[in-house]
Amino acid sequence: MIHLAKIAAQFCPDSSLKTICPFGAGNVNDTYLVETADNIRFILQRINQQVFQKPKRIAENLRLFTEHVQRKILADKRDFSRRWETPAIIKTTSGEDYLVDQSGDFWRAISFIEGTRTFAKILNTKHASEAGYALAKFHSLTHDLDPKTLHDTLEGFHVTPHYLAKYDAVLAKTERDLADPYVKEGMAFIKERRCFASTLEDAKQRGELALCTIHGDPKIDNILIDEESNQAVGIIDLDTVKPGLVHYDIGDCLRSCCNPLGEETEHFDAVHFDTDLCRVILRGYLPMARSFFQPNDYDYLYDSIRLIAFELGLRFFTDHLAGNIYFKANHASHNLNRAIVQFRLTKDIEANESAIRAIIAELR
Ligand code: GN1
Ligand code: MG
Repeated sequence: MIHLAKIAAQFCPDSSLKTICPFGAGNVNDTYLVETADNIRFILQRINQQVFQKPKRIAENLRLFTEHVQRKILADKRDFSRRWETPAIIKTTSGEDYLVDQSGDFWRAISFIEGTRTFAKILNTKHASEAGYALAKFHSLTHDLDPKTLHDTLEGFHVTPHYLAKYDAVLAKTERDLADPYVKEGMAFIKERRCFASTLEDAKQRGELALCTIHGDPKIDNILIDEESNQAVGIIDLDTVKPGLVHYDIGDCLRSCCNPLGEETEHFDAVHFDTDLCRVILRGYLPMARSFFQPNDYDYLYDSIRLIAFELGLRFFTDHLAGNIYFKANHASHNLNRAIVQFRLTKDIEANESAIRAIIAELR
């Protein structure tokens, strides 16, 4: 705690610290909410360098992204009708965007956006519509941020064939729980879908889908909701803002928002994909996306929903077999449970393929 206070103090020189508390439920980085004696609150984060091996890249992307987006928000001040904010970077006392401490830990601070909340599940259709709007707003702010100017903060992120190769490599070396019925279920599930794993990457290679600037992790937990208006006012967790396909984002947002039981449920048999929420979210997303969407983009929407749910299951499953080295886990089967949830969700997405395709056709 003393150590944390020392780190936090380097981001708020003139005020004394009141509290530092763990914040949020991130699976990778360590996040704290800091409050100063002047009642200023900010977010302090230690970047997990097992995952993000070049954390300086995150800081550099964040600077570029923030300046681009803030410039656009200011230029758009004619649009007073809605609040939209992006966290500001808080510099260290020596004017840097980040701090590397004596043990080599990488820290950065950003402003806390007051009067907002986040949720782990969709509350109602208004919330779903706001999630769709938020993702479209984010993409409309970033579609003219040239992805070539950004670093790749996490190589292979959302490149499903890469996760498949990693799974194969881990499986070849492990004997962990191979007789467990859920492990057997997971292995059979992956086996049946191997060919599907390269769908988005193949489309990218063929030039059917274009690289752009994406969020990378627009799950429901990262969408900020204004406490008074209940409108979405931002998307946080910007470490994976980097070049990618908007489909990774759309798939991730939908696999997260349309899973009413959430990622952490253990009621595997009840996991399902809510197509009504899917319609509401896409209705919130697509009108604004029309300005930057190409015809091919619509054609891969269904695949992206199915693929990102499958991919996350594959990632959790591989991490379980590897001994929980990537995602934080509270107990030995935590990542296995999370994997089964995503696989059951994928299965329900597949069962609802015609309904989902009909929604996309109706809205395009
Ligand atoms: C991780 O750390 P967190 O919770 O923001 C992961 C995402 C997953 C998500 C699932 C860098 O995000 O890709 O979708 O868990 N982030 C990284 O909850 O791997
Ligand atoms: Mg994240």
